[in-house]
Order: sequence, then structure tokens, then C-alpha cells
Amino acid sequence: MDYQIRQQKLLNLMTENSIFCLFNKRPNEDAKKYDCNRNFFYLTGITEFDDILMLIKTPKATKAKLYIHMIDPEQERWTGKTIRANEASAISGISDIGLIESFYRDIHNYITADTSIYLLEAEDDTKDYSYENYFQRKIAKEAKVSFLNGNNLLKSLRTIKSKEEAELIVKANQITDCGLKAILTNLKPGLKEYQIESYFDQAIKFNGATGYSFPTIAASGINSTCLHYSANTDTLVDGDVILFDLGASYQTYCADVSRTYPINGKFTDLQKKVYQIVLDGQKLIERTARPGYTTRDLNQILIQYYLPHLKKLGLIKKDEEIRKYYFHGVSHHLGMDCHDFCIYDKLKPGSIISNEPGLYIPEWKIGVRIEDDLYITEDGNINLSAGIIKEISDIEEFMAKRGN
Ligand SMILES: [Mn+2]
Repeated sequence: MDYQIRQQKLLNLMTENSIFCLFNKRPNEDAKKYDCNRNFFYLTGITEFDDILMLIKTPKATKAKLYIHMIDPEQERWTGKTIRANEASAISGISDIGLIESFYRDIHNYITADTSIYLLEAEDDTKDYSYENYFQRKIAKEAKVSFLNGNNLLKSLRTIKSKEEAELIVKANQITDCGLKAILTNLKPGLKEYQIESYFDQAIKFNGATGYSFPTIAASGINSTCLHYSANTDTLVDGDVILFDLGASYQTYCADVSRTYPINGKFTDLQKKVYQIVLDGQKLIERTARPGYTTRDLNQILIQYYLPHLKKLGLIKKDEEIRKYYFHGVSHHLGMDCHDFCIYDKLKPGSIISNEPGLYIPEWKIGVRIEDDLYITEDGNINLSAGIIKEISDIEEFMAKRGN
């Protein structure tokens, strides 16, 4: 990746006389706790926690500066080697490297009477406890500066993915496919949900995954009708379906795939009916998704498609009752985060979105979700998870040929 180009693009979006400060603090989300801060990595390629990136834009020049750990041989015996200045430069393309300890002294050299400082703002309830919050209070005491929310600048960059980024998601999907094949090979009644999940874990790690996109959902029977069930503690029952929503990540890029399988290898007629409605809905969205549509538009198209089918099944009489059986959106942006740090507007070439229709019918103990990842192009999209089997006949055939 050319991180220097990304830094320059962000500098171009920044207002005159401003500084963008990014702190590589450990993220709160479980799936990334030991991984890295995606925004920091996006701009630098560096995963080491506590490092700081400063982008400076003055009327005269633009500049990037990176702050890393001081070499501490005693500490390194415990927790491993920290990044060296030449290594950090080679990865990030930033030549000016300082020590974290000098950051607070240094930043004042760049603050003038009308400097604005961009910070990223947490969009959940962690905002008050964030490092950015601490930093803002500290600087506000020492200098007269205004603070700006930098989220939208960075989001606008991350919303458009290069071919290289799309290829990393293809790779993440190929690894995810290995995991799903391991699941299909071993799926049978009597196992616990966490036991079938463990085949996925082994296979993706063996095949080079660098992490998980999010905690795996392995939801059998009635659990399949709960959108984000992830306890994964129930026993698989003969005749039920199991819904998986999972993904391997590769170099931080996330696959996000859902598949629904018959636990004993054969769908019942009723399960087939529901499954085929969802699958055809998914294909409709895949044919439709292109620049100009919003994810909301796509969801409306799916709902209009669902209505006559649900009425025919006798599940609903009035349109608004559909929320009993379908109650989420069909798409979200996907990238270095599974729910990516992006601007939700009309899709543009380079957007990557999920395509994940579902139907959840508790009274039949049937929940079906089928999810692929789409890369929006000039006039349509490319399915980045296209190789992962999902036709009823392909799933049943695969399970019949397992020989166990
Ligand atoms: Mn998804």
C-alpha cells in the first residue's frame, strides 16, 4: 500500500493551518483488541500501539511526522522489540520520526494563533473516555486552538477502495471459504455450536488469516432467528438449519459472509422454500447494486420483492408486518472494519458493501441469511465472495459427498 499517497490525500482535504493528530490506542472492540487501530494503520501501515501520527498543513507546506517508542532493552525482553525509526520510515513513507515523549513539546512548535486541530471522535459511548478527549483537554489548557472532528475527512477516503484493497478482501474471502468448507465437512447433529465453530477457527488460521472480522455467529434452530446470536452453546438438532455469519480478516481487510446450512445435510421442503426466497432476493440486489443507489434504496428494493412472497407463505397480510420477519438493512460498508468507517451516501465506484438479505421465522424455527461482499464498479459490481457455495443443490451435494 502507498501510505504516503493516503497521507497526502488527507492533507489535501484539511483546512489551511491545521494539524491532524492520530493516536494508535488499543481499540475497545474484542475482535481487534490485539490487532491494530484501523485508522492509524490505514494512514501509516504501522500496527504498534501508542505511536502517534501528526499531519501538519501550513500556508507554506505540508508535512507528516510520526512518533514511536524509545528503545528500552529491558522492556523489550518482556514484550518484544518495538519498531525502529528506519523500519517505521520504510513502512509509512514518513521520514521525520520522533519519540512519543517529545510529542507534547513538539506540537506547540506548529501551533499558531489560528491553528485548528483535527481529532477522530468515537461515535459510541466511549467518547468521554477516549485518549482524544484527554488530549483535547490538555492542549486547550496550554494553547488557544480550535478543535475539529476529522471523522468525515478520513471516512471519505476509506469509502472508496482501490483494486489492491478489493483484492485483499478477495483473499480474506478465500480463507473464509476454507473455513466454511471445514464446517460443511464436519457438520452433523449432536455437536455443540461452539464445536462446529472450532473447525472454522482451525481452518482459517491454517490458511493464513490474520484475524477475525468479528466474533463468529453459529446459530442453530431457533437461534437462527436471532440476528446477532453469538453464545454458540446449544446442541445441533437433526432437521434444523444452522446460520453462520463469520469472516476471516487478512492484513486487516474483512470478509463478511453468511451461509445457512441443513444440519443433517438435507433441507426440508419448507426450509428450501424460505432459503430460495432469500437467495433470489440476494441475486436481485446483486443485479441492482451500482453507483447512484444508496444502501437504503437497496433495502427498499428487497422489501418490495419480499412482500408478495411473505403474503403467499401466509406469514403476513399487511405490508408493514414484514418487520416481524425481516428487520435489518441489506447492506453496510465493509473494509478494514466489518462495519466500515465510511460515509453512507450514494454508492460510488470503489465502495465495498455487504449483500445480506435474511428472513427469520421463529414459529418455524427457520432463520436464513445469505451474505456476500460486493465491490461497486462504474456500471455494476463484482462479487468478492462469489466462489463460496450457496445454491441448495451445491450445499446438499457437498454434504452428501463427505463420506462421514
Ligand atoms: Mn454483514
